[in-house]
Amino acid sequence: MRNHEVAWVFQRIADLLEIKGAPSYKVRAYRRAAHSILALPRPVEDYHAEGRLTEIPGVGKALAGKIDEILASGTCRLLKELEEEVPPGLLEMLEVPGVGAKTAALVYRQLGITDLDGLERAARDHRLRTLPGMGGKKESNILHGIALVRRRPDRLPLGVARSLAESIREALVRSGLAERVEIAGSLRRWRETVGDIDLVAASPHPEQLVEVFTALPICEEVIEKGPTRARIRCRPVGQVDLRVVSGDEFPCALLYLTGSKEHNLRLRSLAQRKGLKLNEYGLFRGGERLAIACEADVYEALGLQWIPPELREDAGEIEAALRGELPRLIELDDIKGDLHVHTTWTDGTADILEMAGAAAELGYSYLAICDHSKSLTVAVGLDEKRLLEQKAAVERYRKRSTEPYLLAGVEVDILADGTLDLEESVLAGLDVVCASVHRAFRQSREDMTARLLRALRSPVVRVLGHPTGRLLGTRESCDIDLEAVMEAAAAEGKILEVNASPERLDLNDAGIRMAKAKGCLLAINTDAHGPAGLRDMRYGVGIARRAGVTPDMVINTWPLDRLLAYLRSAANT
Ligand code: DGT
Ligand code: CA
Ligand code: CA
Ligand code: ZN
Repeated sequence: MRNHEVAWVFQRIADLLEIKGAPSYKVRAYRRAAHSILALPRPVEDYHAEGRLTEIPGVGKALAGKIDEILASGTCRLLKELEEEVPPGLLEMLEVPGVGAKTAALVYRQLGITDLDGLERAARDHRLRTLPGMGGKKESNILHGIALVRRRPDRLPLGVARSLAESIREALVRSGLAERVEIAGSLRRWRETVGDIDLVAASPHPEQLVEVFTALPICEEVIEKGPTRARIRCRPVGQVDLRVVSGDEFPCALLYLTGSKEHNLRLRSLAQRKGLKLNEYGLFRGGERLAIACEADVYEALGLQWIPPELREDAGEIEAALRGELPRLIELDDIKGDLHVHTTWTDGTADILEMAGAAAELGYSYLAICDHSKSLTVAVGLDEKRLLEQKAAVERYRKRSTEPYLLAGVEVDILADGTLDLEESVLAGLDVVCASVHRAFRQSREDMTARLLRALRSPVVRVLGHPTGRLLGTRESCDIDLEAVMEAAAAEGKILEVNASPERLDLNDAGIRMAKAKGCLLAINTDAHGPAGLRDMRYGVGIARRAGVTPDMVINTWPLDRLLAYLRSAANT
């Protein structure tokens, strides 16, 4: 799947065109195309091969030609030209939350600023606030954003790393040179960010496989290359390590390269105590290699249950596995539905019918339509009247089709004082009400905590959406007394969301562990704004597995009857 690569090039062209002051219809055309390519259900290469690129919404002849170029070379001529015209520091500025291409163009043209340092100086000297459309508040937001970018560790977000790793893995498998190729490292452990991507392959032709790897179109630079390993830098981001071993060595190499380092060290010392030697090549007694067919054989030889990669952090999993007490972690297959998705009624890209169809394809037995509420004007949120109309539309659908069962819901804004954005009498008639904070994020800890507690006390609220408000790498969590919020949620039977969207992952693994200790129920939701977004469920499940979550704690693993009974009974108390 090279969809994200093509979308990235279009996005970048749009940014550069906007900075240059190109007509806005041109900028919009590239953004729209980027958007629809990201939402495609299949690899863009397929559309290319079938000569159907122009059937992608927003892609005409000209853009189809560009996609052709990008698939062949990883970039396109227009992008290269634009990159030569626009100072590279301006693109760096776009990384700052709150600075878009318009702002970058403005400070470039009016103040001659070409990089992040210049932007920071101008903000400190209060020169930004003199520009049209700026002000003291925007200026201090920009300073805050610059600090965030500077502190941001150079790690890839899980979602980006996964799709990149999978596209490289597929290319290596397609070469026919490898018996097996697997993702290892922190990515196999589903950490929310990864330093680099690690791949392990079993192959009788290591040198040829390394050749294929270093010749991938996505490879920008070969950092290291040997007969059985290589390390590359990809465009636009990401470094990837490949290690090639023999079929015999594969299980122990995969185990070693999955880590964590701390987990590996514990395994090695357990082996030593049994008179064995464990390393990345195999498990040995004296000079003799023991027959190992899979990772589980190694764990068994050490007297342990097989430990799922997500738990391998030396955080108590070894002790639990020694006692045979590892939990049965939740799996993607346990998920029976999604309880937070958006549609074209607000800022989604697909209507109710299309979202229901996509959920049916995933085998879901239910789906909750939870669009935004009125105060979120950027998303054309629903007022009471439109919400009731939408509820009627959901109920009409329900009469026509049985699977998935559609729940009528809403994602209602929690206003700054903790009241809800819509009349409780209207909310009370819905199947599920998810309440979320979308504005006024910078309240004091005391105010924010009181705000969430007040929202949770509302009898109509069932789910607290993306509880901390963080955006991975761009916005920190709100300042909240999470313990107090979780205790209230547990006491009142309210559900905490694990928002699986890769930009959020909120709650994250630490938050989920706390929720678990407090006895809270969870819902793992994608917050999908289109059919492709429904597939983000795996990120939420991965993060939940890291926290040791079992299926029963997650209400969207429950059968429909049990789910509805719970939502109804709780709503009546
Ligand atoms: P990252 O990339 O920083 O997100 O984290 P990892 O865990 O993917 O770390 P990475 O890429 O440096 O190495 C991959 C795995 O290789 C790591 O999880 C465990 C193993 N490993 C690397 N260095 C050592 C080491 O010095 N000792 C041991 N026992 N294992 C190591
Ligand atoms: Ca790694
Ligand atoms: Ca590595
Ligand atoms: Zn939301």
